[in-house]
Amino acid sequence: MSDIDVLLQETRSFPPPSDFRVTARVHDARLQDDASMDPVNFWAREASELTWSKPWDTVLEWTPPHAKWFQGGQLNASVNCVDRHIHGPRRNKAAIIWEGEPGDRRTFTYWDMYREVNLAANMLKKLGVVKGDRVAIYLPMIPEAIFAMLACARIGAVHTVVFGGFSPESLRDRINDCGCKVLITADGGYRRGQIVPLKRNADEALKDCPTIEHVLVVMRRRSGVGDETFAEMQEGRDHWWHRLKRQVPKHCEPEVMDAEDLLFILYTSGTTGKPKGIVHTTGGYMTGVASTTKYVFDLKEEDVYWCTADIGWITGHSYLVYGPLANGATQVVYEGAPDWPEKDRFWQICERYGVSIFYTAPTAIRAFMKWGTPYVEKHDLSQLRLLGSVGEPINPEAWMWYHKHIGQERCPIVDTWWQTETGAIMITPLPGVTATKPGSATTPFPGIKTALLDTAGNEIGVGGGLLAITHPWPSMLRTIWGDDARYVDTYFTKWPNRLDLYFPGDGAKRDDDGYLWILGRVDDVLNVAGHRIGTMEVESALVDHPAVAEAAVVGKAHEIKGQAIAAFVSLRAGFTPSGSLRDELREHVAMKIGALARPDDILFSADLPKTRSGKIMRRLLRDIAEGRALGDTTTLADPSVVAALKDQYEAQE
Ligand code: 6R9
Repeated sequence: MSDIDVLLQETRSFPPPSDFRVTARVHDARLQDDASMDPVNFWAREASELTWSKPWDTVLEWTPPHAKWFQGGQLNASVNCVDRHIHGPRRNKAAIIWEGEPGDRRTFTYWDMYREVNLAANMLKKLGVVKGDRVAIYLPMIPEAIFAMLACARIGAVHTVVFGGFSPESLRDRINDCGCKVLITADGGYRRGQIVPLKRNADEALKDCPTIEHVLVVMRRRSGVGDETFAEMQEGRDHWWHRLKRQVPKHCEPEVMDAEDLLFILYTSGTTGKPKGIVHTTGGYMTGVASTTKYVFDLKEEDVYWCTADIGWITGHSYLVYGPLANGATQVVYEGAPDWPEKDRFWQICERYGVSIFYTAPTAIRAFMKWGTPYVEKHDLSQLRLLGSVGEPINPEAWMWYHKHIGQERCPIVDTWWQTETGAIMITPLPGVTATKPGSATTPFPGIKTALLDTAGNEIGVGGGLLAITHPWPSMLRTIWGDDARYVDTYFTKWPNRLDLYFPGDGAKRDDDGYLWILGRVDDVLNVAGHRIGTMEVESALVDHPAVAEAAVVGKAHEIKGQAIAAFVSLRAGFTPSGSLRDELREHVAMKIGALARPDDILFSADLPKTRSGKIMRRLLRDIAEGRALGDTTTLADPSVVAALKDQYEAQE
């Protein structure tokens, strides 16, 4: 059997349930068909749903590889997320239902949001921030994080959110790369019952950040004694959020922003070297996220929406802040870990607030699988009607588990492929229209044009190839901050003389029905004895075995075959590592895919090394498998996992 066809063996298909389809915002295929004929018209129609203070003159100006959308138009993102909801029936609607990890709760209506964002905007102004200045945000998942982002947008400052799990050095590098004037942080945040000392980290970072003039500090730790000891305030530089708030006017006129004015910079890892500051602008980004939130999640007025991402990642920006709020949604925001104090925390939250739309990552789903269904079954999840997945390929087994145990075979699943760079969802089912297949992100969103190409740029009909986006889209990155040459080079030089083709770095394949199956980053695709095998395919096969909770597969240099497969496997509760289980797993993979995919090495591990955003660090596993010294482990959630793995691996060899 051809290796590339393995995922094509997945023949299960789930049409939208008929009761879902009849009430869905999009329930016939026309939107997709009409729109795919003319992206410019589609996006102009979507943009017109936003509130503009001045309409645009031209929809698109495309000088490959640079696009400008809605030129001449003016709008403010905070007005679109807040002000436009306070004059009608949404005025008193809950915008944010927040729960802290220790169990504290706060709810903000759209009117409350309006007040908070205005005050926060005036605080920034008081600290000297003006349009175009950069502001770093290093906060836990608390309501003030959202107020801070929208406050920047209100006064035209460019926010750059740094995930609270990043180290002082990472924070410093990001602040310095874009020259931030102000940093917004908190005394601490809660994670698995521990306090993340954000202010202390920030102080460490700020020893070497010459552009920072002021620090605004949210007091998160309201209860208990000695709160302020987590934050030593530097006279003149540091200001408590709650104190400054009492000193500023209550109303802040929103800055008039051109469509192409910067909204934010978000740093993301490249293949090598320093993180790239991905630049997003106002009109196009807002159009992309507002439209996709509405259609992909079939968002209705009465929904309770929950995206579990942190605002430190693009998913938090697009589908926790700008997309849902632009649509006037009610959403849950949770501060902490899914397994604190117990492994049923997420399901407890879903039950308590009647969550109807739930959007999370495959890595979380696989953790839930590993923890077992009793944690799920304790809770009433009957309000759920739609599930989403994002961040990495979802293996069919995890998809089926999600479908059965969380969606109770009732909820469509939207597997959404996109990136920090794309700003908004690109490839996804439309839940009232698309029949889903476990493991496939299905087809492009309306207005998005993709192609599968070989390295020479030839179109591939059915089979595997490199994913390309062939027409500009409103929420695309505009450049890399301070390095436009790197922008051109990273994304638009994959195919010679084709500056119009965006290369996302992912491989994919298309089946006979035209469905796309994302194989992951092309650097994760293995070539074993001349056969192309997605690491994802082998992982899927491993996870299909009842003993396996999670698996990560890497290529290991091999004298004869070019690459051999090394698999790192964590077992489900009730299974223990053994030589016979190792053999059984190797045979299981050979049986599922073919002998060519039989892993040479299988290493059992209680945990797999992951980045703080939950992606398995295959690069590190490759280093271990190939016996190299370990590279940079600073972005790992838990560096000790790698050290333990390396020791084990060497002992085994
Ligand atoms: C949104 C986000 C982007 C990379 C992307 C791809 C992988 C994301 C996926 C997916 C398969 C999906 N990815 N969603 N792969 N199916 N539904 O995650 O952005 O952090 O920039 O990562 O994640 O490899 O290229 P980002």
